[in-house]
Amino acid sequence: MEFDTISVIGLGYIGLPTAAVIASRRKKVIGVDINQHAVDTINQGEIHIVEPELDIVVHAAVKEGYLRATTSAEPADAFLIAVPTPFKAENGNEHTPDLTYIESASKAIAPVLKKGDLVILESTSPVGATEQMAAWLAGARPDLTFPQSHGEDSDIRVAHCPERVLPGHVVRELVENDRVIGGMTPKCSNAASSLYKLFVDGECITTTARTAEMAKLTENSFRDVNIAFANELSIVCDKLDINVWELIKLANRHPRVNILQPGPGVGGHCIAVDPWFIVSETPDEARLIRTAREVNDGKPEWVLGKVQQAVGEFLSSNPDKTAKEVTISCFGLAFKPDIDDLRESPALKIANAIAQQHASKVWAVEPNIEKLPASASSELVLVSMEEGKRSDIAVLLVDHRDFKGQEFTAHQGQIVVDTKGLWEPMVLTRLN
Ligand code: SAJ
Repeated sequence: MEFDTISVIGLGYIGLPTAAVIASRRKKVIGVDINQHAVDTINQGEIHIVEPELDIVVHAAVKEGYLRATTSAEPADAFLIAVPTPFKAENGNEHTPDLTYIESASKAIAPVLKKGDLVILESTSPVGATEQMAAWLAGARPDLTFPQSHGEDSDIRVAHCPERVLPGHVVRELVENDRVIGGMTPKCSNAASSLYKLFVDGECITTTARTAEMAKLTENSFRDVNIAFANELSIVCDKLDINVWELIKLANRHPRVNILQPGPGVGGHCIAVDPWFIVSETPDEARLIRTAREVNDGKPEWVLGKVQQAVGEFLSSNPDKTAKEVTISCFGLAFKPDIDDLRESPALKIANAIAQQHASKVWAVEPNIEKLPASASSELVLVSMEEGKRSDIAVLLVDHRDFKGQEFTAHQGQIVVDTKGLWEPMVLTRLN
């Protein structure tokens, strides 16, 4: 199948890199987004999101004339939908998937669809979303035929191909990763596969749309369950006075064991979200997946308890001090190491809660940002590494590479609460 023009709907963390990488293969790409600021920025050859190397690829694609952004859909041979799928509260379930953006995108492209076009859903979606998208398209274009009613003979081909890239490595992973391609029929799969082969060096493996949807949810749920196991181990080990990081290293020496790392909780826009798409549809069956979510979501509260314990211990070794005089610093606010993304971050959540509870300002050390975001508590103050290390309680929340090997010249009763095992073997350690 030939694709002269490809349209990418949604120019965010997935859509923009995808559009730019396809354009870098000298294909004409039309990016569509409702955000005028994003469209204007891209058309100037710049980017509105943070992702290494993306600026170079977008700049080249725009300057060479292969990538153009707009706010309204235009005709193309293939449409790739990469819009958000957040939650909404419905029937007492606060984690019901919200497909509004997919619905709007479908309705936006429907008027420009023509016989022979391919529509691919890339957004991480609950099982059945691709069929739902095809139903919205068919509802808007009764003059065209779709796979749900006409199978292999349909005018329009529809498939799901979930994105799998790791933030921070998107440009490389978009090209290198294998892709799971689920067409509504085998012809739909093959059409989508030929599109991805334009820019993917990894293997393109075809399956059904429902299996592809579930594959993506399964990948992120697998990681969430594995991290929950590590987080539960860290709480158990704390009680038993065992260094959990050493324990996991030892257990992972077994050829069939591979436990991930505990931390202050699970953040980001994927691992903490996608498992709920399974739980929401099969609440009675997905018991382990739900529990993993609860274990990971409960971890920040446990860390807060450790910080309170540290304040209590510091005060008992410094009876002349009041709670207000105790200085606390939080090391790391991002949702994972070596990035500047603070959204959905357990570290920021914990730092905000400490700042809310503590009687004086709380210091934050975050080498990846220049100023605190609006979502940070007004009781938090951004300080330098050296200043942060002088606090009475140092709470390590993210294992940024800048924090590795930092030495403390401990003062009376100084305590480290280390949620990542970077500085101290035990979560709570008195330095002198
Ligand atoms: N985390 C731990 N312990 C670990 C690994 C991660 O606590 O051992 C925490 C991180 O600190 C972070 C959260 O988990 O708070 C998520 O980080 P991550 O690096 O595991 O994943 P994301 O959200 O950046 O990207 C994931 C990836 N999925 C998998 O690795 C299965 C990525 O490939 C997906 O494309 C992405 O979700 C997505 O968009 O769905």
